[in-house]
Parts: sequence; structure tokens; C-alpha cells
Amino acid sequence: MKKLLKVLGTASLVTMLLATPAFAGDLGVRNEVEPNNWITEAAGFDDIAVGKISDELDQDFWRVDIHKDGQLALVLPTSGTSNRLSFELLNENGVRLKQDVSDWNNPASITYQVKRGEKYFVKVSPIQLREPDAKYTIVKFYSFYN
Ligand SMILES: [Ca+2]
Repeated sequence: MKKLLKVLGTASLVTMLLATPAFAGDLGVRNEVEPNNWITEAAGFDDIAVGKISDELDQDFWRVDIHKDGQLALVLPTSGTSNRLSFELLNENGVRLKQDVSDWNNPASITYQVKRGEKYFVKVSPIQLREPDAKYTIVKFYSFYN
């Protein structure tokens, strides 16, 4: 899994996958709809979420509903920009469970043991925003125990 995350932790691979019509057709890609600045406004997504941080006060929340026990893995690939983005996993009450940072060189990735029926939120927020409105991508994987 770690190796997979490392391989997938590149913007170029994700960009390539999204540019491949056959592959992108099989993936659930969800584009953000503002407002999404609070957990109450968070939209769910299947495999890939695409959003952008438009200014230093912008933050984006996404919802993750868990349907089976297993391990959830979330990756925010390298941005390909000089932005530094905070990537957080929150529980259903909005309490932070894990955090990582994505920038030009480093993808952010979070793994977490999850159980059926749980709900989580993913928060993306700017640490350093030099390129407002640059797109980011979140990729979601599960490995289930069954
Ligand atoms: Ca937002």
C-alpha cells in the first residue's frame, strides 16, 4: 500500500489517468461546488475530487461515507504549483484525526482504519497560497477486510 501511495502521489500520474477517456470514465470524478467552507456544506465523492483554493480564507470540505470496514487511504498529489496545502482528516464532529501537507515536491497522504457506517470529512486549506485558483485533486482508495 505504501508503495502504491508513493507511485500515485504524483500529479502527473493522476493527470494522465484523468486524460485517458476510458479510465476517467470508470472513475467517479466530482468537481467542487462552492460554498463548501464548512462540514455542513461538504459534498461526497466516489474516487476523485477536484477543487481549488481561491484565496487565503478559502477552505474546502469533502464528505467520506464508509460502507465497509477497512482501511481508507486519501492522497492529495503534489500540486505542481508553489502552493502549500494542508490536508486533514476529521471525524464526523469535525475533530481533526490526521494531517499532512502537500506542496510542489511532496504529496500528502492519510490512511485510517474505518468501520462501516462511519462518516468522515476531508479538509483542504491553504498554508501558503501563491497561485490562487490552482486546481488540486484528492484520490480516495479503500482496502476492505473481507
Ligand atoms: Ca471552499
